[in-house]
Amino acid sequence: MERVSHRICPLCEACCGLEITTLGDQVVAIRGHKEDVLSAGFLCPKGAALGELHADPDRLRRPLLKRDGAFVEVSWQEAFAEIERRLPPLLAQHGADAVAVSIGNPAAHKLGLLLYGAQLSRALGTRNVFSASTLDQMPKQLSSGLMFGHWLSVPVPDLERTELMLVLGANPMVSNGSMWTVPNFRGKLRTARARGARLIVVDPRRTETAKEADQHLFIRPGGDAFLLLGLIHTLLDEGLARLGRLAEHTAGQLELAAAVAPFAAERVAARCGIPAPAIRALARELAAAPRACVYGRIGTCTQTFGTVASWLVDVLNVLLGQLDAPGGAMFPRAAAFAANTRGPSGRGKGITVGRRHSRVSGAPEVYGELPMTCLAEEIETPGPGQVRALLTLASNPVLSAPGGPRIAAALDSLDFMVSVDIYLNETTRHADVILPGRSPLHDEHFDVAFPQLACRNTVRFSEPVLPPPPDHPAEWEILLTLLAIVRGQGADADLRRLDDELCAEEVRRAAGPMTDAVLAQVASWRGPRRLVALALRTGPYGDKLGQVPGGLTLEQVLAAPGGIDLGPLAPRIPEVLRTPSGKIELAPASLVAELERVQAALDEPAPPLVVIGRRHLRSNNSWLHNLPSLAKGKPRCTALVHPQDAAARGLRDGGQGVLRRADGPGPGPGPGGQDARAPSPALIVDIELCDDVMPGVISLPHGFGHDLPLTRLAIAAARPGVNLNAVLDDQERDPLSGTAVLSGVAVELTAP
Ligand SMILES: Nc1nc2c(c(=O)[nH]1)N[C@H]1C(S)=C(S)[C@@H](COP(=O)(O)OP(=O)(O)OC[C@H]3O[C@@H](n4cnc5c(=O)[nH]c(N)nc54)[C@H](O)[C@@H]3O)O[C@H]1N2
Ligand SMILES: Nc1nc2c(c(=O)[nH]1)N[C@H]1C(S)=C(S)[C@@H](COP(=O)(O)OP(=O)(O)OC[C@H]3O[C@@H](n4cnc5c(=O)[nH]c(N)nc54)[C@H](O)[C@@H]3O)O[C@H]1N2
Ligand code: SF4
Ligand SMILES: [Mo]
Repeated sequence: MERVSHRICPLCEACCGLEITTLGDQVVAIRGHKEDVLSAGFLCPKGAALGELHADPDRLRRPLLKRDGAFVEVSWQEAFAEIERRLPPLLAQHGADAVAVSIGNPAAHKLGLLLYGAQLSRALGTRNVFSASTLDQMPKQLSSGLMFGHWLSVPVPDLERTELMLVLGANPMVSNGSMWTVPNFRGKLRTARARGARLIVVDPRRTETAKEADQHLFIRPGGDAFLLLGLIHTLLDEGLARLGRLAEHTAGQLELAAAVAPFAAERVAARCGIPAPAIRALARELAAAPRACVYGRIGTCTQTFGTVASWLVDVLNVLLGQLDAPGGAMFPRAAAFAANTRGPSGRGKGITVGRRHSRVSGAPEVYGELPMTCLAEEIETPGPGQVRALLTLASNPVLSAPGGPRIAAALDSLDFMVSVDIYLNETTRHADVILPGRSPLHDEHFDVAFPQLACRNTVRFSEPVLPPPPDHPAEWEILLTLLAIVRGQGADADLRRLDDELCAEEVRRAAGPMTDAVLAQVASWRGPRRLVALALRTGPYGDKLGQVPGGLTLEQVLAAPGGIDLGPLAPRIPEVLRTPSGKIELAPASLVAELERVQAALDEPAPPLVVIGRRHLRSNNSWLHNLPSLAKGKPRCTALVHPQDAAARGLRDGGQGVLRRADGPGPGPGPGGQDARAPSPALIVDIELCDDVMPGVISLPHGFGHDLPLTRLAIAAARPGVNLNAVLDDQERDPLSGTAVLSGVAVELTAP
């Protein structure tokens, strides 16, 4: 008998509701769920391929143990026994910092990994926590923390009501939105444009989104901070700023005005590659629009001025009077885990970063993490605190972080490595033990992260689509077992009791003497579901554990398979603010100070050729390349080269080229006395001529390079592509957020 179930798609931030038809353990069809309150029937080819992920013969079902250099399948007991044999002695001998944790993007999409990964990191007590955040959005979370007082308070565009949207460094037509959960961006954009809204895109490539726009401006990669400063300068210079109701909630206007004084449009034009009259015209157009929003995404983050650019995007929103206004950039209000709704509203502790620094490079900790680009050196460099063991949670740094081959070599030198991952891939092949998570169709799901960033306030819970295989633990149980091992309770600790204890600890922090009474109210649940139940009831829409009759509970959400709509985004200032001043901080000192470095870079000439990244609708970072319907078609891992640049180098369409990083003077010798950077290999890349990229810019996707021995990815390996991150510089990062520079890196491309 066919069954129809509903599940939130775990593959990207759009979080679409899927309607999944199954027959036995087989997926028969996947469609968009029309009654889903957030996505209303939308899905993309990746969501439709979830059945292929479920059926993929290469997806791991049993733990793997490395014996004499080869992987063998073992029982869960054997796998955990090996970890118990090897991990605790390392911790005992070398201390907590000897074990590093690397957390990848899918962890944000898996309930168990997100909620229990945090518990496990805490139990380990290591300062060596690395994640994809420092290859991605950390600059935005840092600037938001500094301006609004909380790392989760990131404003998102209110596309449904805006009249003008300025997009920098994002391609939502392909990515389906990021730090902005907006399923069916294309449909929403077309609806908006049909009612007269305009879209302007700033990108070094004429992207799929730029092609939908009313205007596209090429920008020199890494030039966003300069453009944004020019826009802000123009607003102030021409008297166009109007804070409106935000004025009384904003601090630092004078400091800001002084700080941006050196950055007139005429002064920044050459550095960002956009003529001054166009910058001034854009500022005037933004100021004239009754409802406008500015949105910057990964292209504005993964550059040396990533935090500055992220900050300036919201400065612009504030000066335009569009922050927190319908049609502007607004703060979602999530139903659960919305830490920015907790505590007294309107004022708070703000954020503190740099409470400690990385051992080798001295990079500051941000929100408890160190830069991913510090992982290799922390493993390589001897001395107290050296990383000797690694735990990866859905993380593939060999392909996703700059200096991939160097990371691979470092992983080989570890004493012990455990990966919680569903594939034997470029990173997990270095592990001693691989513990596979289950198919997403076997797991229940609740979005912890993305409702904090969604275009509309909704709440949904997905039951497992299929009954899980009886002997395959859920990811939260895997992590709980690891936690028991780390705590010295052993691999056969009573997980139920341990989970009860951890939950009670969590509740005690908030509820104190009421803990037992609170726990009694959710006594029928356990695991992540209990944490969700608690978070919903104590959240901003919740029944406050009975104190607000009719308030939200998990039971209500479970009874609504398409989810519950909690309404459009609504203004939240001043309530959302958690800065010590209780104001929006327009000019945080650390960001203003950083403008000195921006000023010093004003006259930096453009290198002859730089590389930027690219995403494709049928790809997802370094994975999903093993699913037939996503892997087929034209090869994706091609270098887009402007015909002018190709001609100058004797390159032809369909031919190949040799790509290397063009090393300028290095950051100085590393601890070993040599250049601290990972050396750049020469990559043979396939050339595609294309005048959608700016002259002087080539575009190559990341996440490829599936030709390494010992991996088990048959389809991906058939068309491996090359690893862009092998040539990127692993010492280049935004010094404030620790985020890697992935865009605008100088390269050489020559004929083979
Ligand atoms: N040059 C360049 N580099 C980039 C980027 C770029 O634009 N340019 N983008 C960066 C960005 S934004 C990101 S987010 C990172 C991503 O970097 P990573 O998070 O390191 O990479 P992913 O490709 O998302 O890798 C996901 C890993 O999770 C595993 N996995 C998938 N599903 C599951 C699951 O359900 N459970 C478990 N346990 N494991 C699972 C996969 O097998 C894979 O090993 O890459 C970054 N790297
Ligand atoms: N299909 C698909 N969807 C995805 C992913 C995927 O791999 N495939 N990955 C997911 C993840 S982890 C993330 S983080 C999001 C990312 O979501 P987006 O930020 O929308 O992702 P990109 O498509 O990489 O868009 C970045 C854009 O920045 C441009 N750019 C590069 N350098 C600069 C610069 O210096 N300045 C400016 N202004 N622009 C620049 C690039 O040309 C590119 O068009 O996508 C998510 N969704
Ligand atoms: S856009 Fe595609 S991959 Fe992203 S959540 Fe929706 S169906 Fe899944
Ligand atoms: Mo990402």
